[in-house]
Amino acid sequence: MIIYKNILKAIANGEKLFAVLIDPDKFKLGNTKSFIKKINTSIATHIFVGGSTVDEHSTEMLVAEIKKYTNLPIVLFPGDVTQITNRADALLFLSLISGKNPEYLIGKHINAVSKLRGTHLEVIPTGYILINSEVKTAVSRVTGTSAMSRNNIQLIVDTAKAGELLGMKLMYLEAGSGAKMPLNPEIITKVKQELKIPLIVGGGIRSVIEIENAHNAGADFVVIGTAFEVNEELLNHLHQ
Ligand code: 1GP
Repeated sequence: MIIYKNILKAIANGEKLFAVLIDPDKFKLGNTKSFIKKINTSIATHIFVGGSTVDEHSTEMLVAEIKKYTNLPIVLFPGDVTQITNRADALLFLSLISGKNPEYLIGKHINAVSKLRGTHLEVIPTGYILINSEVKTAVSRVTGTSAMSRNNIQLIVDTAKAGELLGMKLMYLEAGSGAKMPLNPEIITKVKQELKIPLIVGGGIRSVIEIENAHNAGADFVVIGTAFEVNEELLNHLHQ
């Protein structure tokens, strides 16, 4: 569990973590070198790779290409079993605990086992909580689950805590890819107060200020995907 241990160590040292999420479905392979070079000089500590609807081999090809240009850990954030590839360093083994669809609580995980057997991927059990935005997100659509209401903060806190008590090693609060509004700081703070495990926050974060807001509210790890798809130049404002 090297990657996970390094996450814990960084947090214990007071560091804030930041991941750039690359969706193989939306990213042009030919753009990898220049994009990864920018990531290397940014505050990014990890590269996440994954998406809700991805062709079978595109994740593997993309991860192999990214590896050529960076030493940052590449962590799979898969929407489906087909996105699991041994070429990455770690896998967020996501359980969608905000929903009640058994396929995304245990079903897909069983299907993943034959693929994981014999790989060197570091598997990190991760609770995944989808919190609603104005639009129905891809995660909601694909998983057939409803997101949790932003207004019922206690239920979100209790859900996160239940995930921790079940043994999950990371907790991911998700506003949905491309959400109009990032999660409000109050949700992040209250969840963080309850948890001992690291907290990841993503969805709808588009600026340096919004990254800082999430970190200051208690997120150990902030994730951005869509904002870089729309405007790669944002990375230039995230220098180390
Ligand atoms: C999506 O949390 C991630 O699963 C990142 O969201 O694409 O809105 O940055 P964005």
